[in-house]
Amino acid sequence: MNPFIWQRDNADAVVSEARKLVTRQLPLDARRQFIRRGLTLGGLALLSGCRIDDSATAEAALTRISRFNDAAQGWLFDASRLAPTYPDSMITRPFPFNAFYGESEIPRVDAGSYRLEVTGLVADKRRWQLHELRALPQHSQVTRHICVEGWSAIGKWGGPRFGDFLRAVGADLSARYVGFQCADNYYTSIDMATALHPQTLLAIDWDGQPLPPRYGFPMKLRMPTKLGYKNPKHITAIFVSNTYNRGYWEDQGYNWFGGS
Ligand SMILES: Nc1nc2c(c(=O)[nH]1)N[C@H]1C(S)=C(S)[C@@H](COP(=O)(O)O)O[C@H]1N2
Ligand SMILES: [Mo]
Repeated sequence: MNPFIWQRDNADAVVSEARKLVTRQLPLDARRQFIRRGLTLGGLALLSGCRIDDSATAEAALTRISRFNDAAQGWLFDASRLAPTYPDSMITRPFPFNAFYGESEIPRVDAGSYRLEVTGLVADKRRWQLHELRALPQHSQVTRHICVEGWSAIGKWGGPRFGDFLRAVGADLSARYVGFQCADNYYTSIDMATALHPQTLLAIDWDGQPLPPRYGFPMKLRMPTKLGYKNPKHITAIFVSNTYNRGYWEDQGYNWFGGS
């Protein structure tokens, strides 16, 4: 790894590079195609410190850069920095739907029988019902959702702070990761600093109403500091751990940190 990018006065360069890589993240297949066509980035060798003379070393360099991004973004991420908020008048209507499947396959979760599983490094592993999430202090915010597929939209989400929830279950707040399983088999994981960010909500409301199925009923994690794919919808299980766990899109080559 080229050590110059770790110097603090190069932080801007690191950020813009990380941003470029995040927005240009390509699924693994597309990256392979890119490499096969011989379009290796001049800067790739420089950034990764690898000599790139065939597709295997290029692939290794990309993996290395993706790991570097996780480290650099984690290092640059300031847990007290807030994402921009917007007035209600700027809410995008209609708000887009997106998932790895079409609208006809949106999972239908039954509110009455819904139980949220909480496992791993937590003192209290009892399952949560929806109304118990409503009993925690509620917060509402209007923020921008950014999808790597090239669109963004402003929405209003409400619910308890994820940090309050983690404290309520006696989570080990020094653990490194929090992972999520969803009713549609989607999964992802985040760093603890982002889990405790004041704008990270367990969203149960959308635009002042219970979260509609298309946007993740009964509950989604809303993080305005992260890209769309890091925000899991239809969450059924949460686990706190020190074991690195990736995610549905991350396993296909998207950057794990996924800051926005
Ligand atoms: N459970 C689940 N969560 C998910 C996804 C999904 O397919 N399943 N897609 C992700 C992606 S890529 C995006 S952009 C957002 C879309 O959220 P929206 O439907 O509220 O616009 O959900 C994210 N969370
Ligand atoms: Mo997305």
